[in-house]
Amino acid sequence: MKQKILELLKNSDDYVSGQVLCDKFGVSRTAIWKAITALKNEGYDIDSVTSKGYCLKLVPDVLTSSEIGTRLNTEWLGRPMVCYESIGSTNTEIRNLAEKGAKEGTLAVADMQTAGRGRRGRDWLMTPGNMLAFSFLLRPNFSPDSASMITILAAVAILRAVEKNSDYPVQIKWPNDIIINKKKVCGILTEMSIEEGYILHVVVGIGINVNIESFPEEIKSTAGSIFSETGKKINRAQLLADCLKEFEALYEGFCKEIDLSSILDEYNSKLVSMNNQVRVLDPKGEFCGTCRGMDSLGQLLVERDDGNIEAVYAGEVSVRGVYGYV
Ligand code: BT5
Repeated sequence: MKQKILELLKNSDDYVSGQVLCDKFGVSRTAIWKAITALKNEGYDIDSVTSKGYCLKLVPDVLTSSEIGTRLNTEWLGRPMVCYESIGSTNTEIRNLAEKGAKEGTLAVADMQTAGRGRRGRDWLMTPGNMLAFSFLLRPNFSPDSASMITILAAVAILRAVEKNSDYPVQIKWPNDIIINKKKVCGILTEMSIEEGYILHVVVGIGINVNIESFPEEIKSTAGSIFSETGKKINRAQLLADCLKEFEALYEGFCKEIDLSSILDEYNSKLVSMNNQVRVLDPKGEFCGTCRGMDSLGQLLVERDDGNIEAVYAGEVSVRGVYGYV
């Protein structure tokens, strides 16, 4: 009900009387007052005038289920959702929920993570109030070999959503970083649980540096935020809703083809290292070459000096620019 009242106030230019709200939702004035008080406590500036009713003056940048819910227009992704002020890791939370039978699309969102994870045991750093951390659950029917392509779909979804909200050009560093002005503004962590060759579930975790202004020493040279790079403050709930909407459509298309052909041109046009020299940090042996884009299976094509093209699989490999991070 809180979300419905919020939606109604958002769509009204003027005051809405308490009686109208009571009639509309079939509840008492006390119930309306309680919902309004709860919204005020979440940071909404709601003016209440005895003779006129309630008017929403300011929408705060919060990650509550009411705020996200009024913006979400997906069919199944983000339904249901759980929102946390602070949690260890949203990926771990979704994995736990998955093991208890949660349904596909279940979303966990956090304003702050105290044990955020990157790939291969690395940390993902956060501060409260200005970043976005979320994870969602997928239960795909395709083979585990294809699961790494989900990260590629997520990167394209985020790219589109960030460009829409910031009106600023965004790039991708294969496979899982979103880049603005050569700075990493987002990372994706896709984790899978397999049994006897079948996928039990996949958890897609996304961390976006939205409005944060400065970074700790250890990541200062490579990390950036949408705000630090574009000068624009972005509403986090809207950005999240847009990411989910984009991902849902991309994923539904992907499940029919199990192939990335339909997004290949878009991805490669946004690839930060396209036609640049890159260093492939392969545990089996490092090598340098020229990046020739991604193929429809999500592998990065790197041309060696002798002209041979290596298809690099995301798994254990990192790719760096020869002169720095990108
Ligand atoms: C990633 O790993 O980029 C994946 C990050 C995924 C984070 C999300 S948040 C929601 C969900 N819950 C989780 O616990 N995780 C996911 P990787 O490519 O391994 O990059 C990690 C490296 O990025 C670190 O070693 C740092 O160098 C750097 N880093 C850490 N925090 C950063 C930040 N906020 N912005 C930019 N770079 C950061």
